[in-house]
Amino acid sequence: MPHRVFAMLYCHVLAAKLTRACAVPAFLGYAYSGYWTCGQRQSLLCGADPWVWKTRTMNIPVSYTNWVTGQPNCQNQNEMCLHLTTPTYLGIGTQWADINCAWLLCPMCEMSL
Ligand SMILES: [Ca+2]
Repeated sequence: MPHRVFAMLYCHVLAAKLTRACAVPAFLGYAYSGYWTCGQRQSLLCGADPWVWKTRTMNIPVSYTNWVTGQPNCQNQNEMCLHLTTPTYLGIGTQWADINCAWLLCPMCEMSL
């Protein structure tokens, strides 16, 4: 399981992109701590920094949300990346939470068919 930067590269090697999904499709199964998305704080700053979907070439504003209650909280002032939670994480469903980009999570890649 890679941290977020390598998750993006992993998807790129597969000719895919790190997901912009709002939930984890059940058919993927639920990795323990969740999955990486391409969501991040635009300037990698806490506070009012807007969330964007980061691609290799652009920042796309996040136009919908699916945050876990109490998230994003920028705990320890170093949670700049958006990940998809799973039912085994915090005992909740598949929603969003901000975490440190150095966490090791499975990438969830998506591609156009
Ligand atoms: Ca958090």
